[in-house]
Amino acid sequence: MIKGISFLRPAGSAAAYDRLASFFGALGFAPGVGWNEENSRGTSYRAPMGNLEIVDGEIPTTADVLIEVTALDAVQWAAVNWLRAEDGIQNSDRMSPITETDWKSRMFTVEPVPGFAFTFWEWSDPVKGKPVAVEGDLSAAGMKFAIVVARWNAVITERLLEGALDALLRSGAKRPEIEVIRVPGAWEIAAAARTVANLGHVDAIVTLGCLIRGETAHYEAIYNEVARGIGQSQQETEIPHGFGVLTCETLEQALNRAGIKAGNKGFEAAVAAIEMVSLKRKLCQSDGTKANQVQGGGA
Ligand code: DLZ
Repeated sequence: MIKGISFLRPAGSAAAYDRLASFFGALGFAPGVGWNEENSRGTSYRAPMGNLEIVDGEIPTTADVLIEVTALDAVQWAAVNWLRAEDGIQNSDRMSPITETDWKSRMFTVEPVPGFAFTFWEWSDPVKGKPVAVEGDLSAAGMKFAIVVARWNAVITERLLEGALDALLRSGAKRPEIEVIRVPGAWEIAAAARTVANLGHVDAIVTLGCLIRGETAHYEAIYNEVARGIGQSQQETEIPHGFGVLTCETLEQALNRAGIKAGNKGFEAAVAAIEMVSLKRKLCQSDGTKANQVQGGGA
């Protein structure tokens, strides 16, 4: 239920507001959504993680905002440079040296504007301080899919379809939630995928086809259009499209990539689609804008 926490700080003056914006920009904070109204303006600075800590006992710093970083020396260097450029200050009494803490980390405190002190710190053990990545999960439970598969080179594409279905079902998708759409050849995949994406009733689309250079007239032209069309459909509709269109020199190579020797690209495209649906949901949730426009339920 709880999604985030915000500390509001009146800057006190327009000059202090601008200085703080300059300081946080120099230290690499990503700006969040701010506002500019008649009575007030605000700029937010985002971090990938945050928490509110209540302390009983000694507080390790006079600053009440602690900012965890992964390269403390570089941050201090940026702060030194900022102070020097802004105020010509060399060894300012507005910045403490880096010191060890008693919780296996190092920190320093800087006061870019009088009354606004910030403590930056990092874990001494670099692995512990490693940034957490946002990644999609591989559970397809509750997701809806369409698989667009070309009939041309069916001996290959049917194997890709088997692989894609296998990946979706094994990851928790239900068969009634998977729609299989057949099109004549690779050329038609993008158009069908786009139609399905525009209908908006699936979370992801898996595209499957096979182009064999030796047997395909205008191979390059067709391939470029297919790839461009599928990519464009994905980007413009924001519905993940797994790409499982093989481009091979020979039939043997195609067979190998359709489950014989070199994995099954249909399976891989479906797994990528699942991961991207999950990632999209996480990113939308953490961003807090469009809570989740993916059809078919929340994360
Ligand atoms: C025409 C054609 C050719 C020559 N080769 C292939 C191919 O290797 N793989 C494939 O999926 N489709 C091929 N096609 C069919 C076109 O994709 C398309 O379906 C037809 O030109 C009809 O528009």
